[in-house]
Amino acid sequence: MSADGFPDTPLSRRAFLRWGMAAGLGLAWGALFAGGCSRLFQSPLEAAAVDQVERWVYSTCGFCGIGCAVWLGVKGNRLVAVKGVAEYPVNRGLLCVKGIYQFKVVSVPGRAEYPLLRRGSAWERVTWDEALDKVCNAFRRYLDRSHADSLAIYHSSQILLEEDYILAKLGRGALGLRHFDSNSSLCLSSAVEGYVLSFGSDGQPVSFPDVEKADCLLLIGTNMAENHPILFYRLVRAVRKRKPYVAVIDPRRTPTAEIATRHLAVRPGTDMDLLKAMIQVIITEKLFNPAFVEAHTKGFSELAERVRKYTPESVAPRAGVGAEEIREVARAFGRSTAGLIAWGAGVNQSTEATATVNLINNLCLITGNVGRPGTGPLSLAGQCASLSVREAGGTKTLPGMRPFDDEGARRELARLWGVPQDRFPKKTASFPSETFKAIEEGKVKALWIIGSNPAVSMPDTNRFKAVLRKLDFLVVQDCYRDTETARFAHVLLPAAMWAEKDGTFTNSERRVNLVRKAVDPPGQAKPDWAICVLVAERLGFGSLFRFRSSEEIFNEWRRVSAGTIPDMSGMTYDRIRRLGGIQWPCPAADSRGTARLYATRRFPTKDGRARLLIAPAKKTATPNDEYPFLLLTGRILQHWLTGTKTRRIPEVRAEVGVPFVEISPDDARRLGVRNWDPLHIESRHGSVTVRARITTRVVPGQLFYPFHFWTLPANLLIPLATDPLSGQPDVKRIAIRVRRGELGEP
Ligand SMILES: Nc1nc2c(c(=O)[nH]1)N[C@H]1C(S)=C(S)[C@@H](COP(=O)(O)OP(=O)(O)OC[C@H]3O[C@@H](n4cnc5c(=O)[nH]c(N)nc54)[C@H](O)[C@@H]3O)O[C@H]1N2
Ligand SMILES: Nc1nc2c(c(=O)[nH]1)N[C@H]1C(S)=C(S)[C@@H](COP(=O)(O)OP(=O)(O)OC[C@H]3O[C@@H](n4cnc5c(=O)[nH]c(N)nc54)[C@H](O)[C@@H]3O)O[C@H]1N2
Ligand code: SF4
Ligand SMILES: [Mo]
Repeated sequence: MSADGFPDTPLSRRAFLRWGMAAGLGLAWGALFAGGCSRLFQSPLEAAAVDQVERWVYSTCGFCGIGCAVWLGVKGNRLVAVKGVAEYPVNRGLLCVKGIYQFKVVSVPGRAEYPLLRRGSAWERVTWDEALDKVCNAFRRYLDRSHADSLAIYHSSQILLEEDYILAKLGRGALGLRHFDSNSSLCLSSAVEGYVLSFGSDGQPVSFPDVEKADCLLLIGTNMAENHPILFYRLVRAVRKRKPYVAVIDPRRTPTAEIATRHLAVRPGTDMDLLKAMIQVIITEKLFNPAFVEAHTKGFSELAERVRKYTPESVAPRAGVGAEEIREVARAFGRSTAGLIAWGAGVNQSTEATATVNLINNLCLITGNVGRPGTGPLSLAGQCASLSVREAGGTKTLPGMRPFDDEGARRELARLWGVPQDRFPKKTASFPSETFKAIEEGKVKALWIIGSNPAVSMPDTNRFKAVLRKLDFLVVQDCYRDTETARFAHVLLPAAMWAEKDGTFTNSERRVNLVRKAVDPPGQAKPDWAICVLVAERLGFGSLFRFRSSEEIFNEWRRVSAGTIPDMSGMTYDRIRRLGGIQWPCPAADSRGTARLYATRRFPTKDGRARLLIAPAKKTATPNDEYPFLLLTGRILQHWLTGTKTRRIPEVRAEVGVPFVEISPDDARRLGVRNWDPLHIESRHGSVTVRARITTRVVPGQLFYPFHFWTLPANLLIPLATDPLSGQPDVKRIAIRVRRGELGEP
């Protein structure tokens, strides 16, 4: 414990400023191109003991959805360095700081090494047999009792494609679970639903080179500079070379906004108004593409009618940006020859997220910006396996992105798996919007969490902890034993992590690449796929799970994916390695993959046309007399999600070790708060006291709280409110009041 009452290494102000300057200034033009003076893209040699490396193992970065290829430097059974793969098309040898430092998250204290059973408040080390007996006896009890609706699985976009796939086979095909979901439900299920409704299927249509080829880019609710740094680096280079028009739509002046031609500091929660106004301008000024609209879309006249009243003048006061600025951005997009829209969590995490994604898709569709180089709607996938989990049935679709309620697809999947078709549940449930409440109501009694830390990442932290306590039986399967969620578990199963197992990840541009085992897992930890096989065998489904390696699972998956949108039937591990990753669809052994979807302009809807959808905007969090400020949550460069990995990297803890909130100089002055003073923040749902970081990155009236801080989660302040179409919660914005506080104050 530090003097602050925070159980973390206190952050020195100097260190903090250094990071801040690196992230901010270092991202400005000069520094980026001066070559390596930015901490964002520092030399791999700086952090690693490269001279000790005995062998290098090819793999993919285990953090974000950009999917950079890495060489893992190994000495004995330890990872000692990571460096970029020079010839890999995504990163060409570059890595961001997360990528470089990740060798430090593997051999660290806190790893889960042995199966543990809860005995009162203590853990008891047991054998795998004892642990699995306990788990499977419990599961069997719940399965017998109520047709699988009282058992739930919640898994992850941070395990391998192969693991996501066999979990779906177990969850849906063997156990017939309705309550089967992954953390993509907090991350990008709105993007999935938006794609499904507009285009007829999930599947991100764009390739990274399109970001470099576009002559107009809109970046909405994404801080690409800090969260997808290598793609940002590629964008910055293209900006310098080709000078495209870039609009950044974000309430904060992020490092991403530093490169914008126009930064629209939109009022949080008003993106729908803004997008409607842009569509209105494009339609009234006849900047749309009538031939494309006529031939490939449905719903144009209704769209035109419904956006009519959204003039830039009428929207501007609500959205907090000038009418002329809206018009300028709309015209730039309408007149461009290649327009691309990339978006992130600022869009996906809202109660009207799916409807917002549909408007983004509309903008691309009415201007004919789909299926050509440099165009399209690009949902930036968050985690290393965010796409994998979507391919493999970890969202509201069945494996192969098969529609959940399509009888033909169910029949085909049942045949491929050799299970009766009526085994599949009739309905699916989103974890945050349905399973959460089903546990609260006592309907779901047992939960198996694999590769997620929802005690910090789920909204309404205290309510969710009560949910975990209410469970009769909780199994947590994680690579660390000390996560906040593990504290509630009855059984802890130790998982091997990235660099300790073989398999694949699919990145944001549908590129599948190998993830390789470089070192042995600690103690008795096993890969998630191997644990899944053991559970399946004990539950009597061994014949469906005769897998001895990830590659065998991948080979079954290739058959299951054949003919679907994410068709990988033409891939093998060997081809993936030789070709430097392969983008699906890859339907034949001689296919080199597909750069972008919808090149034929035929969409996977019944009539082959994309839908132009428009919904009314809903009320989102707005400040009021009692709670006059708005708090935004999101990420910073140094930390990863709930910090389970990055809290173990000494360099990160030295730089960002205590929770802080960003506040504008004006608000700080008014509240009598100096830099680094304690600030008490209170919403209707909870309160925290954290340090104030005064910065012009946020505008007066708004504060920004990174959600990584596991000791004081931002989610303590945020109630559970979900998008009705995707089930994804709004964890981004909440009305708060603020005053100078005392450290340690609740
Ligand atoms: N360093 C680091 N990188 C990461 C992660 C990490 O934890 N750390 N996480 C990974 C994951 S899982 C994900 S999903 C991605 C997310 O990557 P991003 O989408 O970049 O993530 P955020 O910082 O959460 O939010 C993006 C921006 O949305 C803005 N925003 C908030 N409200 C609104 C709004 O109403 N409208 C608009 N237009 N913008 C708004 C915020 O100011 C913020 O700058 O990052 C991935 N990369
Ligand atoms: N307020 C607020 N809340 C948010 C967000 C926000 O912007 N604001 N963002 C949301 C988003 S986009 C996301 S993606 C979620 C993420 O939230 P979580 O799903 O909780 O993500 P992590 O914190 O990375 O937790 C992943 C867990 O998996 C473990 N793990 C890592 N590798 C493996 C493995 O190979 N096997 C197993 N079994 N375990 C492994 C890690 O130790 C860790 O405990 O948070 C969401 N919550
Ligand atoms: S950009 Fe993403 S994938 Fe690439 S090194 Fe950084 S965290 Fe890893
Ligand atoms: Mo995410």
